[in-house]
Amino acid sequence: MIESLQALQREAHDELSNSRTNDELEAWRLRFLARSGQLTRLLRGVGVAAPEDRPLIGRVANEVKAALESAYEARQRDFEQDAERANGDFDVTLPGRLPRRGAIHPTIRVVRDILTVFQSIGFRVAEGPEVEWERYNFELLNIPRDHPARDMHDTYWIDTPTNPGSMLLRTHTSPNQVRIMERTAPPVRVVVPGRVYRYEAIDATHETMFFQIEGLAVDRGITMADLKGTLTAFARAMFGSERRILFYCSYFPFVEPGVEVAIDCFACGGAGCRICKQSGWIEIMGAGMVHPNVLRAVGYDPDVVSGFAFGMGPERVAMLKYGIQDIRLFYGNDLRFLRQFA
Ligand code: FA5
Repeated sequence: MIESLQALQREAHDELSNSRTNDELEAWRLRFLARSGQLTRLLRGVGVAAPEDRPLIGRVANEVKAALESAYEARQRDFEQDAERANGDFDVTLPGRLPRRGAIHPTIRVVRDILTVFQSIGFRVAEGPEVEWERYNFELLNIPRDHPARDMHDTYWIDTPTNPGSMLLRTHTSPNQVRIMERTAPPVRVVVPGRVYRYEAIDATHETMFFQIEGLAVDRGITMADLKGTLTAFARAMFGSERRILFYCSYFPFVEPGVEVAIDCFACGGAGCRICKQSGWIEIMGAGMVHPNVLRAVGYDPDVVSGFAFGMGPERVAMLKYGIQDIRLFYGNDLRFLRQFA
């Protein structure tokens, strides 16, 4: 039965492409698709097939019918267009259809804006790998294997045949601090954008794939005042001087002391709402003074040089800048959202 249906489909397609006139097309329709046509006649045989075969035969029959109907409609459209052309109805002066222009993704737009601010104050831009060694993502950042801080980074591990469990999708851009210091003598002033991955629950402000921009400045005599001054200047350039900025103590194993930086919530202006979880503030980055252990691990002398580092989430910055209420919109591929940034 299935073979007969497939043979009928082949025959019908061949005949359809041979039809040259409207009469031939109509004859084809009567022969294959009409109620008294061959397909209907063949389907009457389904009743005598074994009951267990009937669902499959029914599915194939429906597929054949749908394929023949759409082939018929396409052929009909061809004929109509040919007729229009022959009648001179075809207006060659009509403008063509313009291809739709793409737009820069809001994350990339904000990443570029952020990099521009830091470039204007002397930072250069570098990049690093998204598939990273455990050593760079954790160990050289003062997070050994049994350190509880690893729980804060729910990790996508990558098993390789020779190194099971020692590669991962980087959970932050901080491994680039080490990579850059390893190959550069101080002074260093660099910003590193890129994607990072975390196996965590998604909500209005958390994604599993998002961007970070890492910043690092190391030189003789760098202090916490340089960190605060630089990040305040950045926040003012990005959000305007009326925005309030909050620095509060936090902990990251690779800095000491560590802080988090938040900006007053774009949605409620600081009063407290769903987006800022009633706190009035939206955290946009972690920062701190580079830990002496990290400096030592790359061969710098912490008695001679010091530095600050920060890591921020550009999606969160974009949410603040454009009033976007849900981070899931960024990578949901809904064109109605993305076109607003054209
Ligand atoms: C870090 O990832 C540290 N590496 C940052 C750092 C760098 C601290 C240098 C000190 C020195 P944290 O997990 O807090 O820290 O993430 C940093 C920023 O990334 C957050 O402030 C937030 O803006 C963004 N972020 C974190 N998790 C998510 C997520 N799931 N979705 C979207 N953005 C996120």
